[in-house]
Amino acid sequence: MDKPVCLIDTTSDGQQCVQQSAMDILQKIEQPVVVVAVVGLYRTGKSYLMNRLAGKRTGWFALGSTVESKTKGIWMWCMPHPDKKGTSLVLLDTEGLGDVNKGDSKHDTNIFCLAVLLSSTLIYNSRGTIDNRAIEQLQYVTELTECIKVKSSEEETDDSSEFVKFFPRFIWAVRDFTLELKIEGKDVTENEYLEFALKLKHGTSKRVMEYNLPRECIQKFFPSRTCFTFPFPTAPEKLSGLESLDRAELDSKFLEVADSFCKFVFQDSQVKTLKDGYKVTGRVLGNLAKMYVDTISSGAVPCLENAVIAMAMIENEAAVREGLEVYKSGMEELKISFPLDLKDVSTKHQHLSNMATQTFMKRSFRDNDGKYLKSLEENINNLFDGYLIHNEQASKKRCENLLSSLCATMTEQLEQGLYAKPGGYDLFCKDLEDIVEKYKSQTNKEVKG
Ligand SMILES: Nc1nc2c(ncn2[C@@H]2O[C@H](COP(=O)(O)OP(=O)(O)O)[C@@H](O)[C@H]2O)c(=O)[nH]1
Ligand SMILES: [Mg+2]
Repeated sequence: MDKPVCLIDTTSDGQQCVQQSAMDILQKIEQPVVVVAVVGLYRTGKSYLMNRLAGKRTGWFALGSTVESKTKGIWMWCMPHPDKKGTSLVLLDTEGLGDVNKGDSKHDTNIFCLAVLLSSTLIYNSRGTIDNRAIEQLQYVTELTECIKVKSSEEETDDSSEFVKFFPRFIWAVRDFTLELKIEGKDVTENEYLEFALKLKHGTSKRVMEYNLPRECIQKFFPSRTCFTFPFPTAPEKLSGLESLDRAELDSKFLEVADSFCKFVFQDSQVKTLKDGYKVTGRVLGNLAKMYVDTISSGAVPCLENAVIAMAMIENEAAVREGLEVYKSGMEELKISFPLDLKDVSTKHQHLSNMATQTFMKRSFRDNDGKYLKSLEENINNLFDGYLIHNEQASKKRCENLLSSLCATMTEQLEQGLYAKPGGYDLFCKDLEDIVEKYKSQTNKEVKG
């Protein structure tokens, strides 16, 4: 995949839909995926940052050089992971939140939730400093408990502690950061700076509660947090052509932060897992996106427990199909040489059944009660019965052909009345015996051969 494609589009009536072309790409990715998504206000350099992660100097995730936001919906770019062998890296660039032209906060919440649901690392991108306004702009975190459910049961439970187990790691990228990293005169790290900004206030007044709520949510939902502060990337007059600038034209401190940011994202980001630890492949990620988007479009709340069940069903059904395919293709090859000795057919059947089970096991997950494995076995047994009938029919046909060819001379002689002449009976018995002998030796030879 040499350029990004739209994964989730927004239709004119504000609904989200998964693009089939992106699904087709994901369907082909059998490897586990590390999914890195970026969210934040529009026109804060998100797409530019994702291009840096993709290792492209010229922007492939389209950048906006006017006040109008360029990225719509969620765009995806899949590539081999630069550090982790055997895994793929999926970058998700999202439409900016808070675009005044849209003025639709429900839509923004959906995009934010989808990024949380689909990623294993979530980057929140903002400009300036982590002040109260920046935290308030991350108001979507306060809606997460209403927008995502852990369990499907109706009862009202606080699942927030459960969220943590499968929510993405969180990185706050502060762009155009000009302050000194100092708190009360002391030098602090970027992470200490973030933690300081997230500190809660004491008190129970409405104002204090409002101040604390987003901070509490960030702390609760994203216990693994990291902060990067980027200086201005270059001189102001060069900013609009940023993506075409050489490294030499970029601020060296900016490059240093950008490089260590990329290194951290590659090393720290984990393979996306489902609620029970199942590693998500590209194929499953596509199904997951489709399922979450369909759920949201129907007005329901995406549920992680249901997602695991739905993914298990899709994967297990496919695992049964794959297993059967292995068995069937092997048996079809054998069928060409039917009729064969029953023992040989059974041995091959046993060998292919084992191969089919192994193929099934590789793909299936959460087949706790063995329902799908049983279905595979039943299907194989039915097919085996069919092959046995085929073998029997082939054998019968061969015997009939043999008999009719062996009997041809006898029939002729019978018609000529040869056996009705004196001594004819003895001749008849001898010819018959000959036929039986020949038949026996021929069929034995064939079975052995
Ligand atoms: N000041 C500043 N501008 C940036 C930075 N990164 C990208 N830009 C520019 O900001 C504009 C919008 O960038 P874009 O990546 O499309 O923002 P997005 O809407 O958040 O995806 C483009 O002209 C970029 O060249 C940055 O770190 N600081
Ligand atoms: Mg963008």
